Amino acid sequence: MEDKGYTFIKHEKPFRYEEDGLTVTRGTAWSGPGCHIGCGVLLYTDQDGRFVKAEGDPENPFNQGRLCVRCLAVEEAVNHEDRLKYPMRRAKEDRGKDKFERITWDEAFEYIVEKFNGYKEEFGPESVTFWQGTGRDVPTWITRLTWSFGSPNWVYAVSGSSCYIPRVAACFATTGAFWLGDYSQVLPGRYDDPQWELPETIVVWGNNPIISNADGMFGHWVTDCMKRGSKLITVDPRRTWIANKSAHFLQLRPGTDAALAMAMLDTIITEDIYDHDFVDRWCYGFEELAARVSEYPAERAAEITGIPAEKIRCAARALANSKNAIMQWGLAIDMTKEALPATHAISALFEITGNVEKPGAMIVPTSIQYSAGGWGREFLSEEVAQKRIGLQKYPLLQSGFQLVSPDELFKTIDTGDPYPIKAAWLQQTNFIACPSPDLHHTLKVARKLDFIVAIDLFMTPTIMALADVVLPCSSFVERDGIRIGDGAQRGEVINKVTQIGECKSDMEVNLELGRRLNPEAWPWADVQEMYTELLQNTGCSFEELQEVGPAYPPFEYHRHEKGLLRPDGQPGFNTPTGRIELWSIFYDQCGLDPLPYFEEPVPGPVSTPDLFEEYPLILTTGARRWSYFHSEHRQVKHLRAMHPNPTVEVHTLDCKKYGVHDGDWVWVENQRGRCKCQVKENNISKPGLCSTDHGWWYPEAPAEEADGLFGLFDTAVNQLFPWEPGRSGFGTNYKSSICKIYLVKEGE
Ligand SMILES: Nc1nc2c(c(=O)[nH]1)N[C@H]1C(S)=C(S)[C@@H](COP(=O)(O)OP(=O)(O)OC[C@H]3O[C@@H](n4cnc5c(=O)[nH]c(N)nc54)[C@H](O)[C@@H]3O)O[C@H]1N2
Ligand SMILES: Nc1nc2c(c(=O)[nH]1)N[C@H]1C(S)=C(S)[C@@H](COP(=O)(O)OP(=O)(O)OC[C@H]3O[C@@H](n4cnc5c(=O)[nH]c(N)nc54)[C@H](O)[C@@H]3O)O[C@H]1N2
Ligand SMILES: [Mo]
Repeated sequence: MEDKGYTFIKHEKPFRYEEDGLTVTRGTAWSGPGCHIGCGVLLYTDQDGRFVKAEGDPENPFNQGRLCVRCLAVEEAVNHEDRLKYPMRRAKEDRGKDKFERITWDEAFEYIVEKFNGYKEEFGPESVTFWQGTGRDVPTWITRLTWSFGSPNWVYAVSGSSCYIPRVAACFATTGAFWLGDYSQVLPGRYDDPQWELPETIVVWGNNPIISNADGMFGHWVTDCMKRGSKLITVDPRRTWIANKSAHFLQLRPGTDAALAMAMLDTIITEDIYDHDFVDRWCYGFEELAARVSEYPAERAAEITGIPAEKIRCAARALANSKNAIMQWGLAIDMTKEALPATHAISALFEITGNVEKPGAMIVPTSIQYSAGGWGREFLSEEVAQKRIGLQKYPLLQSGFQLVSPDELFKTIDTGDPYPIKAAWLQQTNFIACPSPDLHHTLKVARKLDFIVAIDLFMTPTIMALADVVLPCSSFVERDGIRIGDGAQRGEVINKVTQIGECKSDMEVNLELGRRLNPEAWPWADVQEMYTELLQNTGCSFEELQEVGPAYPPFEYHRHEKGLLRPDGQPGFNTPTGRIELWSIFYDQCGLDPLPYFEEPVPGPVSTPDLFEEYPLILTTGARRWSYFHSEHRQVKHLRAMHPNPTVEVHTLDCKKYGVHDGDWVWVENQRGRCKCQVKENNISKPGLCSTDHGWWYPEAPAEEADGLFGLFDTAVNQLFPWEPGRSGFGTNYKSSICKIYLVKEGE
C-alpha cells in the first residue's frame, strides 16, 4: 500500500470470517438489483455456499449499519427461480416470442463479435450503439466498451436525458462543478468530525430522500441532521413524510419550480438578505439576475405555483438567514421540460446566499476517479467523436457530456439520417418499460435495429420484445467489484460470496467482450487486476482494499479560495469568468438564454386550456416506492406484497367528483394514451392532482408480445408522454402533465 493521504477504516475482523456456522463477508451492496448508493453490508453464506442474508455493516461510516427494505429482501431476488442463468439466442423473426434457445458463453461472444464487427466494416463503428439505464454501476465499463469499439454513441434512453443529467449539465455550465449537500459523508468521522457543522436548514426540493436514496446520497442523513436540530423547507406537490416534518412546506403545482425559485430569489434580493461579500467576490451577472427575477414577485409566483405569496417570502427568508444550508434537490427538477433554467434558478438560491464550499452547505467532493465521466475516451478518434448523435442540434452536448441525445437517436434509428444505426447493446436498462416515453412508437422504431443484445438479471418486456441475444448477469453478491466516486466519494469493494447458474458480472462480460473487440484496450488478466488500475489514486490494490476499505480521500473546505477548483490552480470556479455565472457565458454561446426563466409545462392548465377541459387533472408520475427500484423487484414476493399493483393517488374530493373509490381500477388517460392503475384515495396532494407509479409490468402475466408483453401495454404510464426535450436538449415533462380518470369496465 502506498500512502496517498487516504483514510481507511480499522476493522476488528478480517473481511471474511466465520460466525455461528455461517461465513460472513464484509463489503458493499451495489447493484444489481438496482440501487444508487452502495451501503456497507455483511453478507452471510452457509456451508454449501448458498447466500442466506444481508445485514447492514455498523462499521461503515456511509450507512452506519442501516439498510433499506430491498437489501433486507435481497436474498429473495438473488436466489429467485426466474433469474436468467445462461446465455440465450433467438432468431430475429421470433422477436416478441418466447423462443429463446440456450447457447454457451463462447458462442454468445463469438456471435456478438461477428455481428458488431460486420456493422463496423459496412456502416462504420457509429452504427453500433451502447445503452445503459440509470447509473447503477455501469458507466465506467460501458463507456470503455463503446469507445474502444470506436463508437461515439453511448445512450441513456430517457427523453431529454431527464434524470440527474440536466442538473449536472446546468451546474457544470454555470459553476464548472457539481454540488452536493454536506452531511459529513466525505469525512470518515462523520457527524463527530470537528471540521463539520450541522446545516441550519435543509431545503428538500423535488426529492424524497428517505425513500429514494438517490445519486450517492443516503436519505437518513437528513433525519440524522433533523435529530441534531436542522430545520427543513420542502418543495413538493405531495405532502410527504418529510414535508410533514418541515418548518416550511411549499406545495406547488408540478412543473412550476422555476417560478418559485425566481420569486424566492426576488425576495432575498429586494429584502437585501443575500451574502454581499460572496456575491461581490465570487458571482458574475448578479445585476442581470436581479433584473430578471424582479419579473417574478411572490404574488405572481403565487398565481403560478398555487403557494400563497407570504409563504414563499417566509421560506426565502428562512433560507437566506440560515448560517448554512443544503439544497437537497431531486429528479422533479430534471423532469420538467425547461429543466436547465429551473436548475439555474434553484442553484442561484444557494449561491447568492453563500452556501458554497463551507461546512454543512454545498460542497464539491474530492474526486477519487480519474475516469469520472467515462473511461477510455482516448480510444475514440476525434473524427468519429463528432458523429455523436445530437451534437449538431444541441451544442450543450459539447460541454464534456458524452451521451447521445436520446430524442435525436430515435429519429436517427427511424430515418437512417444522418447515418444508419444497426445494433444496440443493452446493459442495465429495461427501456421500453421504464425510461422511454411513447411505448408503441418506441417499440416500432427499436424494432428497426438489425441486432440487439441485452444483459440482465431477469427476463424483461424489453428483452422479450427485442433482444436477439440475452446474457445472464450476476447480482452484487455474485461478483467482485469496486465502488469509486459518485456522490460521497470513497473507494470500496464489492465481494463475491456465491455463484448462480452461469451468470457473469457486467465487468467480466465487458472485459471479455472488450478484449475480443479491441485487445489493446482491455489488457488485464482478470477483473481484479482491472480494478486495481482504477483504484490507483487510493494507493491500494483491490485485495488490499478488501481489508481496509472504505477509503476516504483527503478533503478540505473553501477550495475555491485556495485554487483547488480550477485546473490552472487559480482561485475561483472553473468557468470562463472564474466566478459562479448567474448570467451564463456558456449558455449564451450555445444560443440559449443566459439567465434563468420559467416556462409553463405543456400540456397544462395554462399552456393548453382546451386540452385541460378534456383532461382536467394535473398528472405527476414516478414518485419512488420503498420496495421497488424502477421496473425491478416485481417478482420478489415480500417486496411485491408491500405495493402489489400500480397505483394512482387521487384526492378524496376528486374520488367523489369522478365516482371512484379506493381500490377501484381506473384508466388514467390523456391525449396520447392511457394506463391502468388502482386508485389510492388520499389527501396528500391538493384536489385536482393525480400521482401515478412508473415502471410497471407483471412478471407473472403472459410474456409474448401478442399476449400483452407481461401486461405492459395496459400498464405503462409512459404511453402518456412524448419524446420532447427542452430547448437545450435536456429535460422533459414526465412529472407535469394532465389526465382524466375513469373506471375500467369489466373484461377490459
Ligand atoms: N413516468 C416516469 N418514468 C420514469 C421515471 C419517472 O419518474 N416517471 N423515472 C425515470 C428515471 S429517473 C430513470 S433513471 C429511468 C430508469 O430506467 P432504467 O434504468 O432502464 O430502469 P429499469 O427499467 O429498472 O431497468 C433496469 C434493468 O436493469 C436490470 N439490472 C439491474 N441491475 C443490473 C446489473 O447489475 N446488471 C445488469 N446487466 N442489469 C441489471 C434490471 O433487472 C432491469 O431490467 O426510468 C425513468 N422513467
Ligand atoms: N426506492 C427507489 N429508490 C430510487 C429509485 C426507485 O425507482 N426506487 N430510482 C432512483 C432514481 S434513477 C432516481 S432519479 C431517484 C429519484 O428520486 P427523487 O429525486 O426522490 O424523485 P421522486 O421520488 O421521483 O420524486 C421526488 C418528489 O418529487 C415530487 N414531485 C413531483 N412532481 C414535482 C414537481 O414538479 N416539482 C417538485 N418540486 N416536486 C415534484 C414527488 O411528489 C416526490 O415526492 O431515485 C433513485 N432511487
Ligand atoms: Mo433516475
